[in-house]
Amino acid sequence: MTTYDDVEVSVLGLGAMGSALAAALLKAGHPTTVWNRSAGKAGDLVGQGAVSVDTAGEAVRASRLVIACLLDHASVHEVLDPLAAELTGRVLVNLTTTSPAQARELAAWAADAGVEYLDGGIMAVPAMIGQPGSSILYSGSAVAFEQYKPLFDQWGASSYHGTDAGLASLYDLALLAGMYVMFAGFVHGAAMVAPAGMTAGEFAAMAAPWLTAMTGAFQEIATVVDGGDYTVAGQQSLEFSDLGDIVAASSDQGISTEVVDMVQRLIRRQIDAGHGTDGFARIVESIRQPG
Ligand code: FVH
Repeated sequence: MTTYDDVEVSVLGLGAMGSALAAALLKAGHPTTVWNRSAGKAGDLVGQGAVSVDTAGEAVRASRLVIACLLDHASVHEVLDPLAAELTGRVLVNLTTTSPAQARELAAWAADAGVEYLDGGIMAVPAMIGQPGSSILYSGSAVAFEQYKPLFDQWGASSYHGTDAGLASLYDLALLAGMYVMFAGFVHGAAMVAPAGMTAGEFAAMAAPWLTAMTGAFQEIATVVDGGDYTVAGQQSLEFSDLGDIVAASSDQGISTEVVDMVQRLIRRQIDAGHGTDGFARIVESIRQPG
């Protein structure tokens, strides 16, 4: 009888992430073939039961399910273009970070080659793979997602976002946009308090519970953005949100004001257009219509 963990899989790319993905598959009992451009990265995985092969072509031929986790879009083409014929009839899951346009281009390339294509956006660092908190967003072939979802779940929570192969990447990059701007805000705050003698570590201990509590406002802001009525009562107004004091205090501390200037510009554009009493959520109009 074929059981689920009999599903054979090949992993192309044994960087930090590809190695973590392959290790999770081996732990779940999947026969796993691995390949990496440079030699010497498969040792630990072979110790865990992987079959290491010398060429990407051998890896592709070894399994119907092929996972690519390479550096970028160009490296995916570099590895797979010569293997289009061998990939025909197989399932390609590309977990390499690409732009939405690049993911769609790869999906079109795969369709031309007769390959079932699923794109993935990994919302985890390698150490999180197979652990609580790891999740991967998928879009592209619904058939591939349904067929292999139990295998994908070995890496983290798997969610499917439609047949447009670019959407997993778009959602991935949108989440990263939120993360990086939050990190920049945290680092700005740490730089503000440093001249007063507070270490970044001490500031982190103050900032983490505060910022965690503030995520509760996401849904309130989202309700206003989705409804499109920025005059709804109970919101913090744009005039109240003016970052003038924060910009001045940053300047007084002798640090760059670039991070807070960016938010202040979005707010000011709406105030200057006569919307100062509207809620903070209105800055989405500044973002939608670049100045
Ligand atoms: N690491 C992370 O935290 C993030 C989490 C979110 C998703 N990313 C993306 O995952 C892709 C792989 O990331 P990685 O962490 O494994 O990256 P590296 O450790 O730098 O390994 C890169 C692998 O790609 C191979 N490679 C590079 N160029 C080529 C090429 N032209 N042909 C064939 N293979 C290539 C490289 O091989 P080698 O240098 O060892 O020979 C590594 O196997 C990535 O898109 C992240 O954005 C990870």
